[in-house]
Amino acid sequence: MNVQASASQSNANIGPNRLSDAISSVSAEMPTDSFWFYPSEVAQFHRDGFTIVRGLVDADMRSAMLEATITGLAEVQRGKTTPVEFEAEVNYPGAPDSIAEEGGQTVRRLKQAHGRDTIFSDWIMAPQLRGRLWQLLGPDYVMPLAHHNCIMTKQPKYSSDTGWHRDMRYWSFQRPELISVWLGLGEETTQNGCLYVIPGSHNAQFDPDQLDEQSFFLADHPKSQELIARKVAVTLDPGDVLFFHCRTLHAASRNYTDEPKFSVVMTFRPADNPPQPGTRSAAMSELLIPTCDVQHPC
Ligand SMILES: O=C(O)CCC(=O)C(=O)O
Repeated sequence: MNVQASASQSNANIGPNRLSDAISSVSAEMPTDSFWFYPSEVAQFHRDGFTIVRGLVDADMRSAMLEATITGLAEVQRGKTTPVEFEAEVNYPGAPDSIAEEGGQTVRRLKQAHGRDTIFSDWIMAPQLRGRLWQLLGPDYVMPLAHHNCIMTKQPKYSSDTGWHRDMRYWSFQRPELISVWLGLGEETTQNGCLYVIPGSHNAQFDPDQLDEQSFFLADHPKSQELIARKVAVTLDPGDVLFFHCRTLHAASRNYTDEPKFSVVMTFRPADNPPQPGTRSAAMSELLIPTCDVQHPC
């Protein structure tokens, strides 16, 4: 596929932005190495709203992240106050009804991953991540600490089904232009609750009656069914990374296996797409990510 053509198609739908500026400077003949997406991966991101890079994170980094995860979960069990989201708080199908009942303390996310261990800074600063984010967001980008910045933990018991949604539904920025980076610490399968995504849904327009009051996509609406029929499972091996647009529809089931599933999820935005003042998106500080030491391929 011609990268330039794909970029301009995408521009027509998401409007003028840094994502499209960045892609239009990536030539189809660009030599690639391990810091960069191949042009076909950039084109896929713009066409489908996601792309997957296999084996981006090595075993040492993964096992350090896993250790920080186990430590975080043990702290919750010991009753330490730590930023966390329980399954019981989200009220999704499968989740316990309250924190007080059996399974009510099942953790869904260890929040504020970045502040938990320096290994998460190592990941955020890894050149193989920064080079790729530069290609999608341009050289000046930022990591909001308010959204994602978490370790998603999907436990064998008491985990829940997440309905079809766009992450933009609960984020407030000047433009719907952010990218989430989802790293599988272990295998992610249809059995343990891997993500499903709908290719091209980042460019789709919905009727208001396709969404419920929480902006979840109503799966039984006839127009929604056409889209949902195109879903693909994002199965990951340890170290694989999914990059997806904040308007890409995604969903996941609960974990039907006997082993927990752990994923590290961070979100990034172009520096010129700030949060709306006074919203939850503006409530925390953000990390300015240096890219001057990553030499852009163009
Ligand atoms: O793993 C899941 O259940 C989905 C999580 C998700 O989509 C989200 O947090 O936005």
